[in-house]
Amino acid sequence: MFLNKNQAISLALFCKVVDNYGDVGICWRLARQLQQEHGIAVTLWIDDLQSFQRICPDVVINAEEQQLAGVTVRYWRNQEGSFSADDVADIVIEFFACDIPPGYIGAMAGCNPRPVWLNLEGLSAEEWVEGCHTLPSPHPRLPLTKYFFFPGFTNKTGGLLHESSLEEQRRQFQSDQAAMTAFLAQFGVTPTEMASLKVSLFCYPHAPVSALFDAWQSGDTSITCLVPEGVAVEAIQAFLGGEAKPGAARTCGALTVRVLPFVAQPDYDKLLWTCDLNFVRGEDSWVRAQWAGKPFIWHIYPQDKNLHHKKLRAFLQRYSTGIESLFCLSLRWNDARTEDMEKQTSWSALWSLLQADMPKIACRSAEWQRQMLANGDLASNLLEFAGSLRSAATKS
Ligand code: TRH
Repeated sequence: MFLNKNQAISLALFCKVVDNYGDVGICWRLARQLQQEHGIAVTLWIDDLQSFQRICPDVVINAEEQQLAGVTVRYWRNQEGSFSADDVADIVIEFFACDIPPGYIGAMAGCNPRPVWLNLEGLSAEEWVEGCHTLPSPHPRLPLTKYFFFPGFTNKTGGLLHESSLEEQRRQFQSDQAAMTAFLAQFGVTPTEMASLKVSLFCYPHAPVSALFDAWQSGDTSITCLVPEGVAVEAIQAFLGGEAKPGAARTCGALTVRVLPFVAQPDYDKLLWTCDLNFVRGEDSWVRAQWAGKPFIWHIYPQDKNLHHKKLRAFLQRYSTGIESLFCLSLRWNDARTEDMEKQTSWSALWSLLQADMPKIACRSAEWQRQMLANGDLASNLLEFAGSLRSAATKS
């Protein structure tokens, strides 16, 4: 694999926050895993420490450099800066095709051997991903080649982020009722709410939250919906009749809505593990919901011309095999109705069907996890690929 074994392999991960928390969420997760499980000396270059701090409260805003969980975090202020070959890591990853500083690229070209350069792409269940995974993209001027690395759901992709101890942690937590109760109690969740059907809600502002709440209110199952602060604010405030701040709660009919603080990333996993159903969004929370072993509904990040509906269907075709209620409610949640779908189906009807199928969905979830784990995890797959490129480069 890599030569120079007497010193840790170094890796630089460049992350630009486009919006929200997914970009930093994914990069932070990957950085920690590479360091903790593979002993890589990771530097995470990040341009938005404020967003980072929301998912990792230990982050110091504006610090040029800080050490967090064994990872060196560098504040990536701009595209300028001069770099020498000594500054360049063995493996350089740009996340989501963010342009890394030209000075850094110039320094990469001066290294011998040259670093492995990867562009880590976004997750999609579409078939074309397999054809693009690991494709080379030669630099137009410099003697450098960048390779595409795609996460994905098959063994012809890079797989999904998954820490080696994740299953054990989840199993332990989910088998400890007292720990789960204490976890939610710190946010004011009452014993009655604890005994109800617990749903976590993380979605984009355009999700049809109020329509779903109407169905839940008038249903005959007691539901507690736990919403982190800042999510679907308009709909939550309309339901609460007041500010959606942590601790705010209101019960109306069968539904209680409770606002939680926006929690640190590891606690978000615990929230997913504790709830009976999770509404997730974007990329990282979507993947974590797949590992939580509980039914989930995905709100996909919207794209122009409804391109995201194609991506949504591609995933549902793989995931919701034979579970019509999951397919239909997911499409409706994302406003991706089809002609063959009964447009008049009410939210109450969609919800009843989904609720009846929850045990079936939980079985599917366990089967899906087994399938996904057979593809290996993204961090290990990425290092294996980087190692093969490095060996090839040092031989030639
Ligand atoms: O926040 P997201 O919508 O992020 C992204 C970005 O918009 C990005 O630009 C886009 O490319 C991508 O979606 C598809 O959703 P995501 O990906 O689920 O990231 C949320 C992160 O926030 C995830 O790491 C979990 C974390 N989180 C917490 O740490 N605490 C919380 O309370 C919540 C609700 C989430």
